[in-house]
Amino acid sequence: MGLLNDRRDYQRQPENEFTLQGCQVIPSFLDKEECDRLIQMADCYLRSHSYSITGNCYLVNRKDLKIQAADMQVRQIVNAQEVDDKLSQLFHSQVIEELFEQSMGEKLRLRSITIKIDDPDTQTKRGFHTDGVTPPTYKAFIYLNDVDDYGDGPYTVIPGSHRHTLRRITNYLYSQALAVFSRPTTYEQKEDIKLFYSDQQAVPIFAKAGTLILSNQQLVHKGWHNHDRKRRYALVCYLVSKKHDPGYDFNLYRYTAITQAGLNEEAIKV
Ligand SMILES: O=C(O)CCC(=O)C(=O)O
Ligand SMILES: [Fe+2]
Repeated sequence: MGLLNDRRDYQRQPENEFTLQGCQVIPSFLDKEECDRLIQMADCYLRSHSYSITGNCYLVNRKDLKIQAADMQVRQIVNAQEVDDKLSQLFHSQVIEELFEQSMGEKLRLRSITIKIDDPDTQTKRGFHTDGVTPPTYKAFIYLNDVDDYGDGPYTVIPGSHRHTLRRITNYLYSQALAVFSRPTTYEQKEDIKLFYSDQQAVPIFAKAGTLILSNQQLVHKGWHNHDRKRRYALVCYLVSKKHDPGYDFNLYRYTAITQAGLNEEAIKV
């Protein structure tokens, strides 16, 4: 089973903050001016419907994804490195991959830089989950505005939980059983973590604009559910370990958005 292989891989890694906790916070990765510029850029592309921006860059409005009942206030500009020179430089610079590699001793590939826009939501936020079951994937979150309060919707993690193999397997079996007895409500149900973890153990990551968070997505995590204060802008960079690299273009939700919502191939200029 993949989760047991992942456990063996974790045991071989050097021991440091990132490999033991599953995440690491690096302040002041971007300066405030650059964060503000990216927010302005994102605002230019925001629409209330999913659409193709240009090439492989597109906006997904989660509301359009009929297969998903969670995160209805989330919009995401996917492959934003294709429409911005500075993001393109960051994408090709290897800087983010190297930060992970220094801790893990393993080569990763950056697949996409996205800009995620989370409007306040106290109703439909997805609960604790992992991104996929196995193999692990990785994300780098960069807050573009200050996240000072629960109401700002902090990224929230259970430190060290990527190494809780038994608890992960039990959750997986539980979700499988639930899916047998009830029609799955979302296609991601198997990644939902319903057992063993609560908000008491969770660590919300409060940090200033420009902070980078390196994260192993086998960590049990969520965006804080009581996001009731202000819109949150973040860069979310998607990475995969080279040994598990599927190799194809990054097209998160693209085809779902096309078929389910009728992705509008309108091209716009900023
Ligand atoms: O945006 C967040 O704080 C977390 C969202 C999430 O679950 C993810 O990006 O994997
Ligand atoms: Fe997630």
